[in-house]
Amino acid sequence: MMATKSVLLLLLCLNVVLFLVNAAPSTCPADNLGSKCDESDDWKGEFFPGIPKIKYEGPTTNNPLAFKWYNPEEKILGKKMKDWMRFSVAFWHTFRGTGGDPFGAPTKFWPWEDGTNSLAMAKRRMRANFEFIEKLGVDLWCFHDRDIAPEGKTLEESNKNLDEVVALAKELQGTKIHPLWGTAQLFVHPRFMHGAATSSELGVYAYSAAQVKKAMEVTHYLGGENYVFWGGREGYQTLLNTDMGRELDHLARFLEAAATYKKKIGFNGTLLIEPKPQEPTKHQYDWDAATTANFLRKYGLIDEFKLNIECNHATLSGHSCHHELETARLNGLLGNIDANTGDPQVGWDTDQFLTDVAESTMVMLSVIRNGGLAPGGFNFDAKLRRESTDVEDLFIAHITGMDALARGLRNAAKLIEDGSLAELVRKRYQSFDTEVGAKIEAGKADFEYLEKKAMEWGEPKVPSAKQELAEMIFQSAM
Ligand code: XLS
Ligand code: NI
Ligand code: NI
Repeated sequence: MMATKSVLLLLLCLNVVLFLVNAAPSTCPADNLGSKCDESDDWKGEFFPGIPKIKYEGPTTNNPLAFKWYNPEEKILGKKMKDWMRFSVAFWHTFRGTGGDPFGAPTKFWPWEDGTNSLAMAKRRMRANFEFIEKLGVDLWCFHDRDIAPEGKTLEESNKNLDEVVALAKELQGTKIHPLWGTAQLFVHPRFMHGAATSSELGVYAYSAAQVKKAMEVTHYLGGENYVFWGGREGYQTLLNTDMGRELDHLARFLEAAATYKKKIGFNGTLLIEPKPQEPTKHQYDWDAATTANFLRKYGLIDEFKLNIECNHATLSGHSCHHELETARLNGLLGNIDANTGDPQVGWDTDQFLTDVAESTMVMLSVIRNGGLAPGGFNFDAKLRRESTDVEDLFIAHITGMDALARGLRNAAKLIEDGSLAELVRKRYQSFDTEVGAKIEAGKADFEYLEKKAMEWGEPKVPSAKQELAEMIFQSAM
């Protein structure tokens, strides 16, 4: 039961349909649209008829298919909103999400789906992806290799399938669109039951290397700006039957080889690791930003990798998203954000669109302090809830997510321009803006010197930290 539940949880969290897809009833063709859907990928007409190109209409509009806060060309703190945000659509949630959960069957049967995992279906879905991206007005997308193309009987066949779909994607991308990042899906297939680079099986390690090699090649070919590694099954169930030290060594060698291969093929993208504490196994090396940074430092990989911080993963590790972003930023490792949020009452990676404006303001304060995210951006690693089943819900979800972050950017800029929060923080530490403080910060104050000062000053006076005032200032910027 537990095992079944965790597998279902994994499928739920990633919305991976590869092995479930046959259960879905065929809903094609949606003939009332005059569209054609058969064995070929030939889909005539629009995938999203009736959905216009989404435009900015401002906060007073009632139109759910318009932006209220995201105005791509508008400058905030000297930079265009679209350059601060760099929004990206996640193929797996948007085009492979089924709405299934641990207790319920899939709920979403998009009109273009024919219930198969065929190559023709993969191509048709890719066409839908680009119509979606264009109508939403973004120019970045993210993918796993196995989401966009079906796994074949052999690695060669899988690579061939991938090449075919990638060739079509390249054509559909045109000159404006490209991947924010690509990655390899090394967790659904049973071969990964002990992990990928951390598997106890040499054959799986080699297979994973071959799959990552290919995924890096296609990401590079499509003009991708980053490449992501996510723990997935790279973890251990218990330490009774596991050699943790050996697994971590293997993983480090694997990542080293990836960094070498990246240079070999002339891929200038950033390599990112996405910390996550749970699901489907326990993987301590990437529990959170600090743990991952320590892993990278210990193995001499700190200069080759950055972090992709996902807000829902932050929640699962017991941190706020802002804490994870600040930890990454202070270590010089903030590379990308998987923009989503968790449900406070549900204990797994629900991957919801982030709609809490206070949270998005905190997120944007970090992004501004980081000077933006480029070549990273905001990937909507987020999905519709089970009960949202209309095609237009896909648009509404993304629009709300984009508006929430745009609003966060506007609020953060207001706070920075107003300056009173920064002033409050400055005052809080002002005792260090003195000769003695400067000595400490320069590493020139030894214990004897500090003891002399402590005796000279007597009992220190400790003023209020003005926490309530800080919250009042923050709230008034919302
Ligand atoms: C899963 C992860 C996954 C990565 C890409 O929890 O968030 O979606 O972003 O493999
Ligand atoms: Ni993610
Ligand atoms: Ni996730």
